[in-house]
Amino acid sequence: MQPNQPIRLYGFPLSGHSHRVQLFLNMLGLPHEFIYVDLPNKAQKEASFLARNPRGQVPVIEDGDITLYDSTAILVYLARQYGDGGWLPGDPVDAARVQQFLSLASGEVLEGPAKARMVKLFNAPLDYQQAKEKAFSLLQLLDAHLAGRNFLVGTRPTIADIACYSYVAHAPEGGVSLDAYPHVRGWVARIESLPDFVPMPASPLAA
Ligand SMILES: N[C@@H](CCC(=O)N[C@@H](CS)C(=O)NCC(=O)O)C(=O)O
Repeated sequence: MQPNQPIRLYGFPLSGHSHRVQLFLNMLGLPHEFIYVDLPNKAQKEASFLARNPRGQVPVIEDGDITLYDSTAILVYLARQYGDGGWLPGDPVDAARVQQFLSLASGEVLEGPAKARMVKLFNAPLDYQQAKEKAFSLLQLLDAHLAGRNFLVGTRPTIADIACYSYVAHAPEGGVSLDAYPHVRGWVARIESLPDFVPMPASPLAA
């Protein structure tokens, strides 16, 4: 199934939350248009944007007359509406396991690697040491989970992988090295070799 018109994705190029959605739209082969939201100038807090997402955050999608915010909620919608059934399994146990990683993406992944990167790239007023410690705990957990597994849930990629990928892959931009986590690095490489993978731009600020 294809949308009647291109899906509009409101995002910011260096936002991992936006990238998750862009990556999945691409992998599903869905026509879409990326609409730049000027986060540095607080465009996300303007009334016109708040009408789309009262939380004042990217990403948001518009698919016809459906408007949705929150990256993992958007992944669920796209998987159910346009996916082949494998991206978000119907089996109750596997569906719950995918949800565990969507929660991880909105919790530990945000609190660790995403926040460490926000400090380094955008000078966000956050506790860098704490974010770094949380990032390393997360990487340890993921590395142990991925030992002997190709993907986070089951034997094929799901939206669990899509949700967790962007900020884990870009953790080094926040001063969080992946060197000690071979299974995580293998998983990152596996995601990057999937058909229609599209990278999040590396920040020039991190160089
Ligand atoms: N839970 C949300 C978090 C989205 C989020 O934190 N977006 C950031 C960019 S990465 C944002 O818009 N920040 C601007 C702000 O909060 O004002 C999601 O998964 O979409």
